[in-house]
Amino acid sequence: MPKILTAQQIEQFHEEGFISPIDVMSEDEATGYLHRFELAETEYPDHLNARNRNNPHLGFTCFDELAHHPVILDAVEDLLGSSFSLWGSVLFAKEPQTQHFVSWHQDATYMGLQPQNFLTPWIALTPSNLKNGCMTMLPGTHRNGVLKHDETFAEDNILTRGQNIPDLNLDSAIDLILRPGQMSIHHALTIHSSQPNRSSKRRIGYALQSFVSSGCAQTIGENLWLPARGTCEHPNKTELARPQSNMDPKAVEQRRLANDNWADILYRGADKVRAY
Ligand SMILES: O=C(O)CCC(=O)C(=O)O
Repeated sequence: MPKILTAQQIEQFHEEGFISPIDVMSEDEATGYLHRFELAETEYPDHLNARNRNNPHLGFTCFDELAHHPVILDAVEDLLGSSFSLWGSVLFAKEPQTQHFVSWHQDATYMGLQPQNFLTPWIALTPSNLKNGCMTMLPGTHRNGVLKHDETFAEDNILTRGQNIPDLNLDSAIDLILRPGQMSIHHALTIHSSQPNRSSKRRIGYALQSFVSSGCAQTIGENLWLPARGTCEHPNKTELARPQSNMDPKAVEQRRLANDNWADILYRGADKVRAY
């Protein structure tokens, strides 16, 4: 018996490679998280910005709480089963009237995880729509394995390598319009992208990237696992603890280590390394 998702949503995930929208919390609650993030951002600007956007759940309580939100974890459990861990997270903040975009890509490409059946909840802390650069998915593309990505390192492309899958047929593309407090969930192999923010306000989304089932192995580099539910067994498992307060020194050290490991994994064999 699923905990949160309907049979139709679970079928949609398997057929199309994503589900959207899913209600997680009220708009007011989401705005509360946004305000806590913006306060933390003001207090610790070097630790929450476009160059330092990875794994904020290891240093800041608002992101840690989102990473453990029961509705999000229930939805993940409906798709992955009762034992899973969190591999990492990314804060995707698109500032107003900027050119930053995300090209067509599959998350699994550089993560070095096997099997590639993991998934990412993306939680909207502001509205996410056509004007401010919501995500767009290509349904059914999680079925064909990892496709070839061109590594462009384009200036405004906010992906690590500016990786892009060329020559796609976009006729069936679906835009994921979310209100604050809703989320989408996408499969590790679903091809997706997002356009620049042409609105006058920030577009803030938080990606729990990704939840992986017990048994999933890190085949490139090392990663640290944050247990989420059940009993998770991963080869060479090193577990992370939760921050007790913003910038809790132990958590900050864990975040530094996790981010270094990520850079090692995500840029393995790359021509260039960027700051994020
Ligand atoms: O936030 C965005 O615009 C893109 C996010 C993304 O590509 C992802 O969560 O996998």
